[in-house]
Amino acid sequence: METKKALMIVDVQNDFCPGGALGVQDGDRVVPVLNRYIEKFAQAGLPILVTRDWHPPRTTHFNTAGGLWPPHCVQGSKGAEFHPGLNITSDAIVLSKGMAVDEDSYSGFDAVDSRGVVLKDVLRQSGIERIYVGGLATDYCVKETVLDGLRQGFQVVLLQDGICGVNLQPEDSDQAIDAMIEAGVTIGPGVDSFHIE
Ligand code: VGL
Repeated sequence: METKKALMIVDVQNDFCPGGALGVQDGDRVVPVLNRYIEKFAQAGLPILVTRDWHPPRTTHFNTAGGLWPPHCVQGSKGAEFHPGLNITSDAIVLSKGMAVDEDSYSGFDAVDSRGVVLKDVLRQSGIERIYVGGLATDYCVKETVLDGLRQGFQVVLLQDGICGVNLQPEDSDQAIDAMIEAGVTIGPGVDSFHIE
C-alpha cells in the first residue's frame, strides 16, 4: 500500500520574519519556496498542516519572565499571524502550540488542532506515515519537530530549501541539520526537482 504523506509547515509567522519581534534573518525567503510545495501537495490532494507559536502574554518562554526570547507570537497579535505571502489553503489544518505559561513548546508535536487533538493523533487518524517539514526556525522548532516525528515513528523528509535558522551562534543551523540527519531524517532534493513519491 502506498505511504500516505502530508506537508507540514512550521511557524511561518510575522514575528519570525524580518521586522518581527524575533525576526530570523532572511526568514521570509522560505515563503515563495513553501508556496511551491503547497501547490504540489494541494494538486496531489494531500493534507497540509501548518503550525503556529501561540503564546500567552506572560510565559517563562519570554525574557520578561526568565526565558530566552523576547516576547513574540502572542495570541491574537499581528506578529502571531502567518506571513501574509504564505498561500495557506482553506482546508489546511492549523495547529497551535506554546499556550502553557511554563513551556517552550518548540516542537510541532506539542501542537493541537482546533478540536484540541495533538499532532501525532491528527496524523495517525489520517493514516499519515510520512511528513515533509519546512518552515522556521531550522535550529529550534523545525529541528524539534523533525526529531519528535522520527521518535514517534514517522518518516520525515526535511525540505532544506524551505527552512531558515535563528543562529544565535553562526553554526547552529548546520549543527541542527547534522542532528536531524543523525536521527534519520531524509533531506529533500529541493523544490525544482521535488516529486511526491
Ligand atoms: C522558535 C525561537 C523561539 C521557532 C520559537 O519557531 O523556531 N524559535 N520560539
